[in-house]
Amino acid sequence: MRTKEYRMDVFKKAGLYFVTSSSLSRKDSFTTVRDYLEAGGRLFQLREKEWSKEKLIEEGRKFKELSLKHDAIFIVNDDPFLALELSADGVHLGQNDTSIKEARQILGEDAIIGLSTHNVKEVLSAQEEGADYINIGPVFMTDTKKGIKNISTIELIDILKVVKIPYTFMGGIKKHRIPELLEYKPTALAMITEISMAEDVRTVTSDIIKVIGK
Ligand code: TZP
Ligand code: MG
Repeated sequence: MRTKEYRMDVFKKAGLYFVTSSSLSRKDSFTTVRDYLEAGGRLFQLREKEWSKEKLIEEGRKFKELSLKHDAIFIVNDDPFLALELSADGVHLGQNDTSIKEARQILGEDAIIGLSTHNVKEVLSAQEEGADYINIGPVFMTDTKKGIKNISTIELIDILKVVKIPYTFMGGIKKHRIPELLEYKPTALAMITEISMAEDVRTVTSDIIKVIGK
């Protein structure tokens, strides 16, 4: 069993956070995650909105094995019970999912619990409820999550004034936009399509890790 300290240490050092989405991938998500980990990725999230519970459990076990093989951090999207079933390192919740408090009761103190946030109010409440990290976004417009306006630079600066826990950015992040984001000192940068749609996942992953430079 990995301790919270160990998990958070790997999380903070990873720099890059890959989030899966089979429907937006060139290859299946298992192959993509395998290539990502082989190229040095250490942090990923299983986010498959179209999979049944059965498929999430069956496939999820394989992702868990991959994470152990590569000593990587494995986060499950939305569902703390699935995270428990898979012995994942943690869960990532949205504003309309299970609360942080409930997820903590289900998963215990050693689990990493993250929350998607979009404004100062949500960040303050995530911190109060004991989130281990927050995601802030979308930082850029993205077709991956349609119909959501990206946060402005002014909003981002206001949010960063109150953040006291590790924070990741997500939404429309492409390799060439990484340097401008690094000025805001994120714990990690989360990406779907820049990696999942890459012709060569390994090369893109190792290039991005070099740019992030952790
Ligand atoms: N939440 C905020 S933006 C986003 C999610 C799930 C999608 C990010 O995907 P991409 O392809 O990296 O823009
Ligand atoms: Mg959700």
